[in-house]
Amino acid sequence: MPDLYDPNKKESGGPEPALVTASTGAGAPEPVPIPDAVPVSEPVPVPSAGQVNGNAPDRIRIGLWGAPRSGKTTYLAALQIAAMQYQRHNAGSWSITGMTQEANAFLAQGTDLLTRQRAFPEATMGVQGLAWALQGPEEKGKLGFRNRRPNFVLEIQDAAGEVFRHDHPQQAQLVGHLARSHGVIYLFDPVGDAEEATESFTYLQATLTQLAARVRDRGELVDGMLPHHVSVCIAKFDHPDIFRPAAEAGWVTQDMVGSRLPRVPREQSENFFQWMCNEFRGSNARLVRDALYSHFDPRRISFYAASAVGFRLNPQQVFDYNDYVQPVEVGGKPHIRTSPVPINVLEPLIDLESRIHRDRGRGGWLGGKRK
Ligand SMILES: Nc1nc2c(ncn2[C@@H]2O[C@H](COP(=O)(O)OP(=O)(O)O)[C@@H](O)[C@H]2O)c(=O)[nH]1
Ligand SMILES: [Mg+2]
Repeated sequence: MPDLYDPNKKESGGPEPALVTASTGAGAPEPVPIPDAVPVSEPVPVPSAGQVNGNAPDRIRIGLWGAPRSGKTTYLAALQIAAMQYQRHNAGSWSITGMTQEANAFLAQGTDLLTRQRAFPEATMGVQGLAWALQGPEEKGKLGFRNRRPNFVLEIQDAAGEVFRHDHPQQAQLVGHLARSHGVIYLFDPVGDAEEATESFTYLQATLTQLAARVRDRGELVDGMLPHHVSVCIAKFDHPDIFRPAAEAGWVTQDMVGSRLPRVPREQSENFFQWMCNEFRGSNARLVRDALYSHFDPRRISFYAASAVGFRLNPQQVFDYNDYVQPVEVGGKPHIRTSPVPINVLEPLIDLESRIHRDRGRGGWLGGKRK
């Protein structure tokens, strides 16, 4: 399987600078500039090319990863909704636009599906590669650094979970994309039943082994670890099988204003994941945890309790512990009851970008050969 097109790779055979060679009679020919190559007037830029500070947006590749039915496609379908709602709780707003018509159509269809049709996406077939441009609000520069406006292109591969299995024909393509990715979003689905959970680990293990081999062959392991930044999303946090035990065990706090949304505080997310592995979901979740910690640098992993569709809210748009379950069965299919308020859908992405950006600034491994 050939490697995917890498937009950052320098192509050979590109246009040469405006130089011609002339023979000086003896020795090697000296390059001399074309006499009239000096521009007569200043070049005129495209009036609204949409560039920030004259720099093209960073091309950041993020891999999306998770067992079959862990919620990958729903997560992507909720991205536009999450971006639109970002300004509710934060200063400024994020905009997302597709780099292709297909990517734009995916966002529009995803938003329509979740908010108007109130249904979940159909199962993904094979591997679908999509790219979007994301632009965020200006961030104040810290400690003498300039202000910056996050502006990056996100390339995601949304693959059917089966593709992550070692014998799947498209696995090489997917592992290739993960190997070239700077960051990974891993959706951990605690709801899957015991049998699926076993599979979930099998998929993870098979992909990690191949990924580590691929990255090692490129000479890019760092202290024997994969160099990626990872956001682990504990998916379907709204599901009563996760939310109720989490609330009862005291992991959940609740805003007392606005929609009074419950959440796991950021600084507790890793402990929450550990608790789920140790106390709640049993040995398989522990295997997933060990596999993640042994392949990636633990300092590069962060955790989020996430939900693509959020909680059902009452008519006043307020959370009610007596009636919060969002999907209900209608005609044999899950139906979303109230317009989704995604939880930790955009945040894991924004954080990944900011961590990768920071690494590049430091001239770390991302600042070097993998840029
Ligand atoms: N409760 C809840 N269920 C979800 C959520 N996201 C996905 N699901 C369920 O999980 C199923 C599989 O999701 P999908 O996005 O197709 O998973 P994929 O195979 O990883 O792409 C959906 O049909 C929903 O039933 C969520 O945020 N909350
Ligand atoms: Mg899918």
